[in-house]
Amino acid sequence: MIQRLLTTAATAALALTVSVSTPASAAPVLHQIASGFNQPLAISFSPDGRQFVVEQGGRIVELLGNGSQRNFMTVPKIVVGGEKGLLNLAFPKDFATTRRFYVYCTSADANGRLQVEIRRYLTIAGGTQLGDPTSGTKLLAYPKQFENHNGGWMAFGPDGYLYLGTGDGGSGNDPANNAQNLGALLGKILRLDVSGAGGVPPRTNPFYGINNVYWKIFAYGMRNPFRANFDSATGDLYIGDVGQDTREEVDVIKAGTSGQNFGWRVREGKIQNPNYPGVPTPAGAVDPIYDYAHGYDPSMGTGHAITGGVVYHGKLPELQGRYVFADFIDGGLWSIDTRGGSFMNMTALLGRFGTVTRCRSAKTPRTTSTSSTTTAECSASTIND
Ligand SMILES: [Ca+2]
Repeated sequence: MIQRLLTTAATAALALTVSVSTPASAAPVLHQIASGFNQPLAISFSPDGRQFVVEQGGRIVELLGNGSQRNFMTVPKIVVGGEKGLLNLAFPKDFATTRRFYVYCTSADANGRLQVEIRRYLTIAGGTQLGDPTSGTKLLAYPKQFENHNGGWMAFGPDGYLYLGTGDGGSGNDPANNAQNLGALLGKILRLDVSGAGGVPPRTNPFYGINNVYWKIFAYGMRNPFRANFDSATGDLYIGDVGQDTREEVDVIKAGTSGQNFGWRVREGKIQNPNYPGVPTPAGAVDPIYDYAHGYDPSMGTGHAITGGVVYHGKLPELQGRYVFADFIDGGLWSIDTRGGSFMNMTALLGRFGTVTRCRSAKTPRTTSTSSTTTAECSASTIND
């Protein structure tokens, strides 16, 4: 019986989605519930519980629950490759009546320059069975100088607002210091009210009304928040922020709070970014609740790009209240007790699915294959570099 769906980018290359079930032993077990995807990056749920797989190339596939699948829509006019493509999908609570849904993608502006874009689409009139690829409306777009660090997280919060995670703009070590700049949309968590015609900042956003800053900003000092999730029990927001060269980290925004500075580019995880020695820590900078080594960590194995994860509230007692998260490049799957308790290495649970992909970068792929049942796409390893 499916208790809680997990998507792990660690298994994305396997075109695999897993669920946790309760066998007689009560130990966590992963089950494959769907396959046949090309670079699946996310699963999104509509308010009525329908399940949609997001492929980097633009295809959105609905899982119909009986093992079959249906193409919901292919998002047109996007730029795909490396860390670019269709990165996420979100449904508002009133999806059934408004027929609105939202995509997070990279695209080219009128001059052919790379941009990150948030679009609204509608389903085809008369129902919500299929998306209408001709119905796109641009809600937000911002240019990118570099190809990498496009963020990619997007979800509606418990407050009904649309939240986004944006990358710092790319290259390495945030050369323009975007993440600390409240006059830039890069390196941020944003919050928008999209209930009207466009996307506007709610008046309760932390910097609302202040001159020369983006009122859409909800929190800042992020590097590349590729995936995040709201704890369904508490409303706390758990953010996986991909590290540079030394630390991968999990940041938390407690429900009802905002305006946090998570420290990048000066802080990396719980340490000073070694690339900026002697630079003072920004006043009020918030450390992650958990970090691990970018590379080999004695407590966990290797990791090079945290994917983020979910706080579990299913029926398995062993996982209650635990934040279950993955690392894309090295195929790790772990969990931590959100109340400050124990660490659990769950990577072995992935073993039954065969291949665990290990890629330091697209240029130097190294794949550890334990099965011939899957094909690894190391080219996707830069997706959350
Ligand atoms: Ca940080």
